Amino acid sequence: MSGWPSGLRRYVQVVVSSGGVGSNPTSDKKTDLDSVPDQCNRKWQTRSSLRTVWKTQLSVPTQFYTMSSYTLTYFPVKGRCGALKMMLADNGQQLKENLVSIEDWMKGDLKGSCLFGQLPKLEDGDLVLYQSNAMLRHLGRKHDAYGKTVCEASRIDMMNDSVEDLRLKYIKMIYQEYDTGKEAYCKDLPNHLKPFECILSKSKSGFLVGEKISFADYNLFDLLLNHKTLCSTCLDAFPALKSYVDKIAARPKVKALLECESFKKLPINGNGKQ
Ligand code: 6SG
Repeated sequence: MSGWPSGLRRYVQVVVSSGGVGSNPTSDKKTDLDSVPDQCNRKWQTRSSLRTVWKTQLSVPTQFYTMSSYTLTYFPVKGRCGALKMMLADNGQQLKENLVSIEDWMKGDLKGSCLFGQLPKLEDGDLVLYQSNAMLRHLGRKHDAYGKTVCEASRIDMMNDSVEDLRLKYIKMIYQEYDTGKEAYCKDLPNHLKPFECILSKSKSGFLVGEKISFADYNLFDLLLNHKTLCSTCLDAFPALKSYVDKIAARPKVKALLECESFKKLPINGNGKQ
């Protein structure tokens, strides 16, 4: 660990062995659903007024939370967690990773314990989250990457939803029609990149919304990196997107993560296509 880039010293990786973290003993058929009411109570007890709830949607003072490290349970791929890891690294946050092999996943116990039968799963103290975009929003709220005002937050949501639209198209092509559909996908890609180019070319800060990087920026950045791997020239006609990618990649802690061996070695997708 001491040989890691300084920004990543606290980035811990744990490989789950057979029957390891996350697998439920069959005698205890509890799922994470069982803990939801507790999580909700805790949340609503501590946020008593509607005004407070709105406020916390924007940015939560760090003292609001007990100091906690995050635990991510996911397959050994970048997949849906690249952006989340970049945001945590950029904020100097600790991340413990439970890597779940396909063999362990296929046993079914872990799947059965997951709220929607899928990974990733993020634990933040007592809070257990599924759905990668909910995780991005949670981290955005906690680490001041969700805009300065309600309107900025809503625009960040809108950007992130558009990133998700493109990610779903990308995932469909990768997992269902890589051999037959990659060429057509790359041909159509400029139509999907153009709106982001337009937004960024008008942005004073160089970010999608407001003056600061937001969770939607990490998400778009991660997806653009995937697309550069898919088609190395795809940003050539988009100068704003190109400098956006270079600028985020040059942020010291993001750069350190991108150069970190344990991150680099993760395949982008679970089927070996990229
Ligand atoms: C797949 O789709 O890697 N979760 C996936 N697959 C396993 O049994 N909306 C949520 C979100 O944003 C989507 C979750 C996501 O969080 S990630 C999941 O849990 C399942 O459904 C993409 C990915 N796939 C490859 C992979 C390796 C091992 C398990 C999944 C291939 C598929 C199943 C076995 C081998 Fe596989």
